[in-house]
Amino acid sequence: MELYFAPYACSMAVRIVADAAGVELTYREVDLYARRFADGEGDYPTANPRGQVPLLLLDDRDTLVEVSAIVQYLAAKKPEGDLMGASDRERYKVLEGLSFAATEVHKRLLFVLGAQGSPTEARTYARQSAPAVFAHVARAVDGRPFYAGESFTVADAYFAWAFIVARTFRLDLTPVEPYAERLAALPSVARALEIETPLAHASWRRQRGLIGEAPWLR
Ligand SMILES: N[C@@H](CCC(=O)N[C@@H](CS)C(=O)NCC(=O)O)C(=O)O
Repeated sequence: MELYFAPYACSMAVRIVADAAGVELTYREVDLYARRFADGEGDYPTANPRGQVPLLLLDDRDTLVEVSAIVQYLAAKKPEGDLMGASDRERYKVLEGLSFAATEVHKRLLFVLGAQGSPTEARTYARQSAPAVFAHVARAVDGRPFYAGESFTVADAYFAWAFIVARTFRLDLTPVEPYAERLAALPSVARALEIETPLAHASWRRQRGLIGEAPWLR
């Protein structure tokens, strides 16, 4: 299976889950701003008309998109593990976490702050909303080690990525410490950062003319 990804994009959550599940993927990088594969071999919207990452190309050439669906697909490859939670109740907590991460944290905050051309008013509103959104996450975690319970799940992978990007936008993560620190210390998260940080710098240099002001300064 091959993952179409961009460094520091939400596809990082998929990388973290693949690592935690022990699923081997090959990775193909996308230049999201240039809308082409980073290897220069093709126009990205031809591969994914949504123009977004992640996209998982399955071995039979079928495709799967949406972080929440892809991480659950990969978690199912490790049925003896508990990446979807250790009980029925936890599984629903995991779904709750994925949904909150995808909508309230990713789209309401991070996407607005990172999107090229998002209006200043929208960014201001996202920044103002951030403390309350992170306080909701903290309340949901409720002092447990991970979002759904005692063990790491796919919901934690989505939050791990979200907190990494939130820090690049200098959002205040106080309400979710020490959850964010616990996630950052996981080997699967540390490995994802180690791989993607140099790729992000190279990607930025390649697309600089298209990006304009760095997203993390907006
Ligand atoms: N609903 C999608 C959102 C994916 C998404 O927003 N990806 C961003 C990177 S984090 C992207 O590809 N942005 C480029 C664009 O929207 O054109 C999912 O959950 O996978």
